[in-house]
Parts: sequence; C-alpha cells; structure tokens
Amino acid sequence: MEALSKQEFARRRARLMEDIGDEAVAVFVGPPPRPRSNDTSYPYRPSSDILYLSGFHEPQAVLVLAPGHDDGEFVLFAPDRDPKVEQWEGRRAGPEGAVEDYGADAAFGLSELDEELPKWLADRKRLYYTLGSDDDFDERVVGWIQELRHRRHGVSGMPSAVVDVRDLVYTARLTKSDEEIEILKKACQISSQAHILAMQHCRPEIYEYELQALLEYHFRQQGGEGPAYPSIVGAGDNATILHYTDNKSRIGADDVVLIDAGCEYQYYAGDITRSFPAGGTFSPAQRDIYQAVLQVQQAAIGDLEPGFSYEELQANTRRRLTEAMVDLGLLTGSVEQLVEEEKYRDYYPHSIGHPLGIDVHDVGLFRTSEDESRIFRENMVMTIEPGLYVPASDESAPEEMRGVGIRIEDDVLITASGTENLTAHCPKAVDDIEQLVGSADRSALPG
Ligand SMILES: [Mn+2]
Repeated sequence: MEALSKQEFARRRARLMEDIGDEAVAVFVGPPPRPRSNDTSYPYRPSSDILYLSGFHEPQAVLVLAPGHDDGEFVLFAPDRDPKVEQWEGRRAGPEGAVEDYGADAAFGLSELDEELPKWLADRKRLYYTLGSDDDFDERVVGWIQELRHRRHGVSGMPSAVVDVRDLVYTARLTKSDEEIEILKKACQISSQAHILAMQHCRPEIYEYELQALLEYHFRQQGGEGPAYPSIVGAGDNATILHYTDNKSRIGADDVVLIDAGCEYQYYAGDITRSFPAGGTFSPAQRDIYQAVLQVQQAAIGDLEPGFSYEELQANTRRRLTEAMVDLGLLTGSVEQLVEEEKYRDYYPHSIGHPLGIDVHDVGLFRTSEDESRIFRENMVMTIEPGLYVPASDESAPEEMRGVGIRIEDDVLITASGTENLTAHCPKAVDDIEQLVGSADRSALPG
C-alpha cells in the first residue's frame, strides 16, 4: 500500500515553519466527533491540515509548530491513553506514539493542554491560528493568552497578533509533491476502475443504489477509506439535480445515468463523473448533448497549462457551453449577449472545476488573499467538469432533451508543459462507453 513518507511530512512542516518565522507559533486543532444518532457518531474525518502536516488522524488532536523552540518545534497533543476507553473505542497512539510514529519533538495527552500548551505561546509575537471554527477552542486560546498576560504583567512575552493560518497552509497544499501525486494517482486509478465496473454492470430496471454499492465496494476492496464524498448516482431527471444523493430510483431503459463518485485513498480524493446510456445506446438527442459536453471538456483540459488563469478557464468554458446550448436549440440569441446575461446558468449552474487533494474540493481557493485570480502552476491538480442539465420540467427545451443531465469530469495534473489526465483510464468516448455499458456477466457479482 502506498503511503506518504515521514520525510514528506517533515518537509511540509519545515516549509510552514519557514513561512511563519522564528517569532511565531502556529496552532491547529482537530474537530470533535459529530453525533449521528443517539450515542453513535459519524465516522471521524480528521482535520485536513493536521493530516497534511503530520498524518496524525485521532480525534481532537492539537498540533503546534514553534520554529526553533527549545523544548521542541513540533508538538502534538493526542487523546490520552486509557485502557478502559481503548477497550471500547480502539487503540490510541498516545504521546509516546506521537513521538515514535509521527516524529513529534514533544507530545502530551489532551488532558495536559492547559498545563503545557501556553509554554509554546510564551515569547512568541504572532499566533497563527484560525479563529471562528471552534468556539470552545477559541475560548481556551484567549484564556491562555490572558494567563500569560497576568504572569508577565501584560507587557511582553505573549502573542500580540493572531493571524489566520489558512492562507499559508492552503497555498502550500495547492501544489502537490511527487509523493502526493503518486497517492492521488492511486485514488484516481481506483475511482476509474469503479466507474468502469458500474458501467459494465448497469442494466435497465436495477436501482441507482445497486450501482452505488458496487462503486463503494470497489473503493474499500482496493484499500481506500471509502467514498471521498457522497456518491451521486442519478438516472434520467435525477441526473439534473447537481447534488442528488438519494440514489433510490429504478433506472429506466432510456435514461442517461450520471455517476459522480470518487475513492478516498490515504486521505486523498479521486473525483470522477461519467454519464452513460442505461440501455447501452444514447438516443440521438442524448448523444448530441454528450458530444457537446465532451468537446467543451476536452477544450478546457487543452487550456490548462502553467500561467493560465482560473478566470480565463471559467470564461472560456461558459462561452463554449453557451455556444453548445445555442447549437442544441436550448437557447436562442447571440452568444455574446447570452454570456453577458448569464443565461447559461439555466443549464450549467456550476463552475468548471476545483483543486483536488486531501479535501475533494481542495483548498487554495480560486482567488488569492490579494483577491487576484489564481494562476495555474505546475503540480496543481484540478478537476475539469463541465455539464449540461435539462430538467424534465423545462418546457422551453426541445422535448427529446428533457430529463437529461450530463457531466464529464476528469482529474488533471498540471505539468511543466501542459497536463497529465490522472483519470484517463476511465473511458469517455461515446463508442467506448456504449461498448462497456451492460457488458458484464450478471452472475459475476453476489446478490
Ligand atoms: Mn468534482
């Protein structure tokens, strides 16, 4: 199983420590488990930033980076070891494991936070921390600073500024290392194979959830954590609902099935969408929409290269899709004016794609902290996912196009010279898809 090396995490911490400087300290806190029902919780998803900086994945961990600190510059606060709790909830690394397995210079139990953490805040001028995401922890941070003020008579020796740490971490996370790219490739490979399986096993009259089960079986069977986000399996009109996750309808013979699903592997997300005819052959109208979306998708991938801006990519895609809508008879008028009036939003209400990484909608937003459009650089990974969605209720659309939703999404690495499509194994040409759909032996799966 591929995994990130300890050196990789050390490089990430070293970079952030260089960014914040010797006079600063950075603090990250993991979220508490979320209750699902009565006394059971949702599966725990660790803080992406703590994962990025250490790989440590236990609940409510606190990670501190204090460059050059005498008592250690990388400190982890981990859930305390407790045999009685561990008998119920599972094994914990504890402070010893945090040092031995995660490379912390110093480590403590969470019960020691109030006692120990202020030592790393003392004599630092700036605290890099994200206020406002955990009220309880915000209060504790303020309490520790107050305590230092009392002890130092309010003069010096405690942070006088709190700086949002996200900008620095997000900028770092936006560009992927060689090791990260290998893990992402694996997530994309498992995701591609799962989509192929779903297409092979699709046939009219089965239920959307059967395909969901097949996809998610494959994610787990291949060693992934599971789906990186709720799987979307929408047939017919359900495919026109962007975040449809009910997946409870029966698939009709004339439906186009839209599947947007990706595997999370080593906490990195794959994110693929494919749209295919349930019966194995697109109707002429479905094929026209499909080809239009595919052409726009390929053109958008063609645009990507270092130096190109996210805003240009958005504008190009909107123009191309508006042209397609006019050609298909969904809109009438001048393309320029339709773009100006954002008429494309009726059939294409989302954006061209997003960065991909530890979060499926990865950080490193589309505008920089200086409010400029993000410029693509080598080793960023982007999804490219145009779509056209014609609701069944849209009486202004040609009748044969109603109730058809098509999106095609690949995960694309930006290289020095252009791009590498990490989900290229997953077929998207019309002929390839039509051959694949329904081609599996029915008895190949249990159930
Ligand atoms: Mn996506």
